Amino acid sequence: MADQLTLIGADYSVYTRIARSALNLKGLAYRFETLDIFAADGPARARQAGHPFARIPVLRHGLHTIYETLAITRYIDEAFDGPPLCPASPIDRARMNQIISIIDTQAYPVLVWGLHVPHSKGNTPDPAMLERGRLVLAELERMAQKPWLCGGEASLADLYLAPCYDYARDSAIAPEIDENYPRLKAWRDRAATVAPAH
Ligand SMILES: N[C@@H](CCC(=O)N[C@@H](CS)C(=O)NCC(=O)O)C(=O)O
Repeated sequence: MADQLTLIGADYSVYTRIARSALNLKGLAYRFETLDIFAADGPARARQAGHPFARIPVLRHGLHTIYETLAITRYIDEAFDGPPLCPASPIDRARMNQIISIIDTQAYPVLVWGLHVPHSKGNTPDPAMLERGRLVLAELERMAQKPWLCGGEASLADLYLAPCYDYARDSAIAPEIDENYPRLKAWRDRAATVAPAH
């Protein structure tokens, strides 16, 4: 079909999960093409798929190719009917953008690469990284509104945080998460409806 949606990425990928959740929340049918970016041929395949910096995900819609998850998810939100993925009020939108930036610049590098990845290889955590993880989680706990991170409706902020939070729960910081960040814990249980837990 000329205007078919295809998402190219991997199940384990934080950013692919975010894009998938956006497609699902909008109720859109799409084809999923697996691309393991860490396989030997992954970077070459990603470039071939249209990502000049060899990352996933990539979205194809008809003749359009889009990369960068924020561009992908905003496109999904604006090009299709379905529940809006961005809050209506300017201040809630600002909070959403703030959370997305915190995830791109802090939560993803610290919780996923700094804590989860070493843990998955059996390595002891760097104490400085644990401290940075606590700072990130504490700030997200402070910002979290109810029932969703940015108010009354689920938004891109929820979709962005869910996969990083799941990886944090599989890291050296996991034992302290439930007790120290109770609003995030309650939010993650609720958010299973829009971003399935992995
Ligand atoms: N800024 C990019 C980040 C995408 C990204 O880093 N994806 C990871 C997988 S979750 C990746 O492709 N990593 C490959 C690598 O770092 O070489 C986005 O928002 O899409």
